[in-house]
Amino acid sequence: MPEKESIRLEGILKNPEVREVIANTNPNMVERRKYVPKKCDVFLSSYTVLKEQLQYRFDIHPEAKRQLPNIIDNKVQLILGMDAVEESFKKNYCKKRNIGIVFSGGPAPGGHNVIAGLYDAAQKANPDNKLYGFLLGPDGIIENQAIELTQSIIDPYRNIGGFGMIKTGRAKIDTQQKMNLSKETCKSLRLDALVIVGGDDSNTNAAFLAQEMFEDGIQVIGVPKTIDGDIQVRDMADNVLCAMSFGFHTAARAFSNQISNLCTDSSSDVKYWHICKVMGRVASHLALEVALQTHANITLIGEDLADYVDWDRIKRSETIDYNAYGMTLRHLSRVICDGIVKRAAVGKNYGVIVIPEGVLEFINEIQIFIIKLNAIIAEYNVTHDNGFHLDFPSLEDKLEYLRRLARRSREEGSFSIWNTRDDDLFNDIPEFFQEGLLMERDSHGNFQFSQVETEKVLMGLVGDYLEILKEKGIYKIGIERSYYRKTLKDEGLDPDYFGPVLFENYDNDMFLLMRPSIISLKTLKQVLIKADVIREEEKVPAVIEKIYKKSVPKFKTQIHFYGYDGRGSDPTKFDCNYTYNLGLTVFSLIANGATGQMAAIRNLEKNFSEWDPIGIPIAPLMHLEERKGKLALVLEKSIVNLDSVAFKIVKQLREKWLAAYPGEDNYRRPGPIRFAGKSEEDRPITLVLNALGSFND
Ligand code: FBP
Repeated sequence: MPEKESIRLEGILKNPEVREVIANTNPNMVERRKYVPKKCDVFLSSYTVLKEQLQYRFDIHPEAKRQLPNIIDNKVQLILGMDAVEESFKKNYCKKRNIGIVFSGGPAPGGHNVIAGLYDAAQKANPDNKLYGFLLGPDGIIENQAIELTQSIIDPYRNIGGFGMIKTGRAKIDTQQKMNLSKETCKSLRLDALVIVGGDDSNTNAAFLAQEMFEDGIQVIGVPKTIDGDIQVRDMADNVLCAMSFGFHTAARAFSNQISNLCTDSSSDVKYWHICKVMGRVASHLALEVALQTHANITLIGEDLADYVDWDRIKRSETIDYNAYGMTLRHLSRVICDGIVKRAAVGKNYGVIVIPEGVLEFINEIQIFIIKLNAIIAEYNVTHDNGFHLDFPSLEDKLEYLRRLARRSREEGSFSIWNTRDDDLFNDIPEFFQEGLLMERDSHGNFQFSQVETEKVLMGLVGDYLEILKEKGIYKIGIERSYYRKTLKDEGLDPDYFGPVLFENYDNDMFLLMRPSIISLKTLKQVLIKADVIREEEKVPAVIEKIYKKSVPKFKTQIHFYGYDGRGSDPTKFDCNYTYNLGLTVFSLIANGATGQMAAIRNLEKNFSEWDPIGIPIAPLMHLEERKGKLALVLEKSIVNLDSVAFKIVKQLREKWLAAYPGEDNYRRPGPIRFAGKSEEDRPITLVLNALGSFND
């Protein structure tokens, strides 16, 4: 850059107004950082105590009893505020502590406030308390990478999204060697307690670490984090203890705002179907909330699809075949086409479809592939040094290995994991989808749904079937009766002369549907001749051709993925308050000697004044699940309850939101996440509705 220009630019950069507008912060961030989350009443007291809640019971798995003996008898603990306490209690509560905290798994809005809440409570109890943040997730514990978290580090992150303060990672402390290293780290930092902020797998880890470090007196507390909303805890009697993990509300609101904007755009230029895949590795909680927030035209709920039974196909099927009863991709594409065709018939060849990321998990035929391939890959990794993906780098190598397994199944009757039929069916699916299904599993052995272009597979089938329906004359755009009449009259033609010949519903409906036999200009002419409205040698009137062309649909899609963007949003006030109080809860549990507990807020679905901070025992929530081809003790994920009020309402309003009738769509505009004012719901709609009970109560 020439010197003169450079000097001028330096001057401009020093200008206070320029500095203000290009600064990293902005008024919104400043306001966020200043916000002091509301505290649950109990935290206004000088001290807190724990009261066991024996009314809550769990169905304990014998394996959990065997593997987690020191924490299996933990009870739900309610946190109570206390101002007058005995000296010995005070001494113990306020003793100097070193506490470590780690983020584990995907980021979720509000995580920084867990740290802020924990820090503030620890400082209130004893200003000498120290908080260490492990860097880059559980690897930070294994490798002893930690920083001391001080006021000046924490303050800029208050009420701010992401996990940027200490970052996160997906490592799992799943071997004795990693356990030992983690224990070494905790001992070398003289930790009194370790806090794991994570999802189902990470809270599982917390339970095992609590067991492992029990004798050493190092407490371990979990915090329910995941935008997926699949950590929901109930006791045996179905009492809700934790209605939702943190981050869910923000992510759902962020996705909903974007998707609602698409509803606005799509109903304005009326030419696209927007296909929106929304995150949620398995459960469809996020999709359900988005449906309630936006009233998009079609929302698939995985759990609902899994419930589907195709009785017709069962009757027709001669053998017992898993493909005969469950939902298949093909069938699902037909259901979507049905909605598209119905809307087109009333002139709406546009709309918005919400597809949950984990939908494949609920499609019978695909689920079977995922389970089988998970087992094959896990088995290979256990028995070979390099591992499946190193030994078979290309798709062709992987397919060849599967072919070998299929041949083996023919030769050895007892070998059944991958048979010839599996191989044939697998070879029928598109290459990019095969690649997706065979790709590397995550560190927990989970299938990585976010990496598969589910929407592309599904919409490919939808597009193909719509073409067939078009050729059959079924997929057509309805022509508004008034438009048809005016257009013909303007050209001096009698609409009633041509109408009954052209349309199958000319007598009654507001939108007119071209007869199915009219699928081209040629067939149009044939129909007009056959009905004697024109003669063979005559040309089809130009205006009739124009009307015909308007009735021919083009299926144009725009594909979107809503995941990482919403996950990185700054938290809603709900999540700010929720997570800050989770942080305060964590400290109460630690100061009162708890371990193997998960911090939670009971009555989250109610008004803030009714929120009760509690500790939930993790071990009794565990059950056996397949991980990396083996049964492992893990925290159970919660999926959408088809008897919940939230789901029943979405089901009930499905037809209304499809809006396959003349007139306006029923879109709802939730608006962006705002920190000030009362523009957003103060908690997820799903929570509000489910607080009304369930249909199986
Ligand atoms: P957590 O369960 O760890 O919170 O992560 C949830 C999630 O955001 C899912 O919705 C998504 O499938 C997955 O993480 C994406 O994983 P990655 O960040 O590794 O791509």
